[in-house]
Amino acid sequence: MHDPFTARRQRLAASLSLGRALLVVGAGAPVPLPENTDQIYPFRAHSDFFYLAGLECPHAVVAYDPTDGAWHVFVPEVTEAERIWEGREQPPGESLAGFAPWLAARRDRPVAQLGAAVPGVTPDAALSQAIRLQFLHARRPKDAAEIALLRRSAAATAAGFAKLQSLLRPGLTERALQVELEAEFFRHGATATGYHSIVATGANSGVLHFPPGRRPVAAGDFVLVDAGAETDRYVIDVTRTFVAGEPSSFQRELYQIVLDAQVRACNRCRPGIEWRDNHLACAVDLVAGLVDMDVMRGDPESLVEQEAHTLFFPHGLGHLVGLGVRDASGTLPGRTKDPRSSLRNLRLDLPLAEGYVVTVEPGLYFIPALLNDPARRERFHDCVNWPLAEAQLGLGGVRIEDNLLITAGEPENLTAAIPKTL
Ligand SMILES: [Mn+2]
Repeated sequence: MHDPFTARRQRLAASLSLGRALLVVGAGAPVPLPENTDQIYPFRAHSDFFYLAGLECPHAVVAYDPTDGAWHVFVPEVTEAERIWEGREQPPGESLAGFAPWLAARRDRPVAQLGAAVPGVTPDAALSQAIRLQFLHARRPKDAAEIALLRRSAAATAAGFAKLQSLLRPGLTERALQVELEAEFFRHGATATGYHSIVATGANSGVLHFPPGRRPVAAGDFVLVDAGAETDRYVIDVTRTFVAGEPSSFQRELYQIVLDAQVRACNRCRPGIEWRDNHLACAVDLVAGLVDMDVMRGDPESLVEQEAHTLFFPHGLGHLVGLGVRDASGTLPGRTKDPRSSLRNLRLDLPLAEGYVVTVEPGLYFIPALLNDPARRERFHDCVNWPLAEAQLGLGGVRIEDNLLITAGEPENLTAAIPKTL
């Protein structure tokens, strides 16, 4: 069997400037519930560890010494209690008892530590931070095994959205929709949901991370669904917005603006494009649409320069996705976060490259906490048709999100099978 982890470790070793330093990567420990019962939060090995070892194994450690070029995966001996209560088998790897002697034989060497803290290890903090940024950057391009898992998650996600859309009608609750969506993910091979599913109806669709509740869908509601399946830790992150029943012309126009802006932003996803440029260009498209609808007033580029778009598009264009829903997002090594407040919520600040998988998820919302804020109303007094915007405060919003694999040519939309119809 071809082992993707060996190739991955070799690639990593070549891209980290460890010098003589050791690399130690901890899986982490289970976290008990606060009541001190025998219950724990679901255990997930730290993604740094999982990327290198592919094991959900508490207390395990990956260790690497660049001077001998050998990688080790140290795992604890499975206990009798774990065999009886959890049915756990001994995971592959060397005994964890071998880790302390390995480290002791190299006691004069600095240690770069990734993942979770490892007992007995005193890492060099500055070195660890530098290596962490190199590590995140090196694992941004997805290898074939990772892309295969993402395709499986995408297929399960598509099945879930198809099921939800076939059932959607006034009277069903957000919870009922969530249950059908997630059950269909699992029926189609998902091993988990990628994150807490968002199913938001009516005004709730204007809450960016809304947890589904008992509210029934009403005719004419926006229904915003942001959810994805996970397969062996690899996550897809999709948003679609529907209308239960007949959309109003205002809803149709708003939806079309977001859709057109999203398609244009997807088409710009080529190697070398700066993500923040794509974000700002998309903001101009969204604002131009709002100006056409007479919701905003002024020149779109100048409105974005003034940050007026953040009233209706208060989040970033997207983030990397894969091993976890935010995957290895962040900034290019050596780059500091852009101080502009309009870019504060941008989770990604780097040029795209082949093999990256990125979400593209513009949205437009009528959010009371933003539109009723006196400071913003004063600052953006002339930028907005306030009576029209206020009249939409119960409408919520629209977000459309796909996951794109960056290639040398056109990006591949991994979530293209999920229709983008209102
Ligand atoms: Mn997302």
